[in-house]
Amino acid sequence: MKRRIFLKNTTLSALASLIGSKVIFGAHMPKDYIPLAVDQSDPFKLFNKDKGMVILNDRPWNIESQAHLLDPKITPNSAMFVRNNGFVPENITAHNWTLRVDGESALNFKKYTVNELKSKFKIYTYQLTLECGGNGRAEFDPTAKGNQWTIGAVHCASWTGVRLKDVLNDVGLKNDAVYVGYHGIDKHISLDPDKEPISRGFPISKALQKETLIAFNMNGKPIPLIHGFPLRLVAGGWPASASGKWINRLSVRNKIHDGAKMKGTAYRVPCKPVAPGEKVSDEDMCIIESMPVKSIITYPKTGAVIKKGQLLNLRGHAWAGELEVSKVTFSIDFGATWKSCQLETAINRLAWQHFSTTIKFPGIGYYEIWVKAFDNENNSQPMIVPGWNPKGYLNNACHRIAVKVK
Ligand SMILES: Nc1nc2c(c(=O)[nH]1)N[C@H]1C(S)=C(S)[C@@H](COP(=O)(O)O)O[C@H]1N2
Ligand SMILES: [Mo]
Repeated sequence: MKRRIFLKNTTLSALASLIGSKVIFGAHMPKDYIPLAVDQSDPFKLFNKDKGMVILNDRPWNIESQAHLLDPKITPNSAMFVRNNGFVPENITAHNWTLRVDGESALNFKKYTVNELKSKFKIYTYQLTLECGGNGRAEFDPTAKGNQWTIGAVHCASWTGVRLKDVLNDVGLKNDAVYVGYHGIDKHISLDPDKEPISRGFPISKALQKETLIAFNMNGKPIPLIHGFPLRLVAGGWPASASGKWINRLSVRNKIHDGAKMKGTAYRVPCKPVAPGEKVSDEDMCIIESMPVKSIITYPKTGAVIKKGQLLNLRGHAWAGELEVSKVTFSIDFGATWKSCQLETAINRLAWQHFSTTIKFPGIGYYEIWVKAFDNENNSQPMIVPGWNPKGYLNNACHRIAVKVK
């Protein structure tokens, strides 16, 4: 909303209903003044984000979270990173929204309103970890182009919706169905109406997992606009780019979906390791599927100062794509020795797991705490940035924090 348009069309009573309370001294407001409560030029207010989040780009909006903001077990909206490839849609209403399911491998083409989805299919709630494939990109050398995510492009919210598999079952699948592709209504940054900013998806096997949702609620409320209102896919454990926002169409494909950002270097990595900076030909690139094991220390914040003799309670989360986290270890001596943290089981498959431990430091001085997670196939996080790739995906290097004992 532009400032002037806002003022021209807004009376004091309309303003009161917007703010949710009367503006007592409204008559004294200077001409052209925008009350702070409705100032949409402030992205933190606009999207209800914590002031500590970091804006990486505003055209389109890309906003990163911070390790300490991700401390709650279920990520609140205020701490959820935002990733957009195009422009966030405006003026959406849920009541006239439809989701069309089609494609050469769908037995029938069907269209559902949001209410039809809610009444026709059983509703499920899962906590699901979504991590941007480019989380950690900032650390690659040579530099990988794109948003320079550090550690905060991950969240685990509680999502409510219907199972994609139930909807696919209602539509019917032909025997040759291999992939589901999504389409959302966000606009390409060129504003060319024939271009989609992103149109990805996943194989039928992922679509048929019971946790793969067409979601309408997040943390018990309608999904916030920036996170995909009124309908989004949630495919936990996979790069979050598979979880289409603002979806109005799903296509059941007889081949790997060929939508925008399915080819070239987009969300693909060399099938076999390459030297940093090396050119990789198209046919040697593979689509990212399950994300690798990773963890984040959410308490304390790096730079914490601890009193001599005081015990430190450390905590955070670990996740492993489609796998389970089997162990989380920590080191305070730069990796010379490692000890196990306590590790909780996941509340449901594809939700992150919480770890904690109590640390006793041997004396005054500077320490680093390193945390390393293992998955149930015994893969663990590397200490240094793993396999360079052209777009800087899949950096699951160990998170570390600095602390001082004084
Ligand atoms: N329609 C649409 N869906 C999308 C995107 C997008 O730009 N448009 N970005 C994808 C990417 S790359 C990521 S990481 C996640 C981010 O979800 P979030 O903004 O809710 O955190 O949404 C995915 N779904
Ligand atoms: Mo992403």
